[in-house]
Amino acid sequence: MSFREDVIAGLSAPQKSIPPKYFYDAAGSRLFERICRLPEYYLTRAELALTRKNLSSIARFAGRGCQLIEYGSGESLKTRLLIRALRPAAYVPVDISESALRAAARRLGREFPWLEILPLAADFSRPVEVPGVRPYGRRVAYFPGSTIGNLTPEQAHAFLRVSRGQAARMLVGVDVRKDANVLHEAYNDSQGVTAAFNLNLLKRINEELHGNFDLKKFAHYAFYNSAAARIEMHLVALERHAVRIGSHRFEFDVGESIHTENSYKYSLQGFRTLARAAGFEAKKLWTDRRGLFALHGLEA
Ligand code: AVI
Repeated sequence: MSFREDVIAGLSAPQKSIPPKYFYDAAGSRLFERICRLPEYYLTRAELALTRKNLSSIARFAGRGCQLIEYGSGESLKTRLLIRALRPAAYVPVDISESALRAAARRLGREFPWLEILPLAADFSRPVEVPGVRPYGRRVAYFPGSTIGNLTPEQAHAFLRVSRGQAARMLVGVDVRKDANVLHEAYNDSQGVTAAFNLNLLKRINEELHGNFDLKKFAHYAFYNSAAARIEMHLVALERHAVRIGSHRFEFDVGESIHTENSYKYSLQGFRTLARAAGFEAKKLWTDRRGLFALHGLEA
């Protein structure tokens, strides 16, 4: 489905929603980079710290000279650390955004001239087939950043199942279940960057789909749904009004929300169980000093 189709379908349902993959236009990607540097958003720092601390053990698990498939554009410091330690025979970044892929491939190509980079534009919130590239060694899939948490457990299961057919081993970064206050702060930062990131979705609809959202009539709302073990992000209408997108008209009651993202949090055992159900054995586990974030080493 296209952006337009997803938005029209999502806003036509009783609980209005928009898939989180649409956050990442150029402005949304820049806002997300700012989120990653916020004092409250511990995820990026914790994952980087655990990667630094355990780099040689992670590299041993993946195996030097492998073919590294990364879900995400691979712009991060963690990716660079991993490439340096692993010296993969080929690197396949998979991302929905062609421009992010191209920029990442250009930069990584300059930094690692010896590395064969094979970018693949695909939406990995649905199962993706990574074409076979021979004669490289073992395929290892890297899915950092707790992006798996933005899938429902059912989607995460389907994603892992398909990945199992494509990669012998996986490295998956997962945000660990923790005190609801810590989670609340991470998604309600004091500078309002997460709010701007959330509201940017409406701006994107206005610009790309001829919408007339008035951003002042919506507020960012994020809370921890403990029964479902997930942060939910919503955009809440502050007054009763209607919005047009092209020829479509959507009514909002005061307090009515558009559900824009889930960010699931897993206990260590909970994620192992999910991986096992998808046909993986959880062989390795690396965490940061405070146990905030986990990197799971899975074997098919
Ligand atoms: C990309 N993803 C793992 C982030 C998360 O924490 O779920 C997206 C995000 N949403 C709000 N802040 C960050």
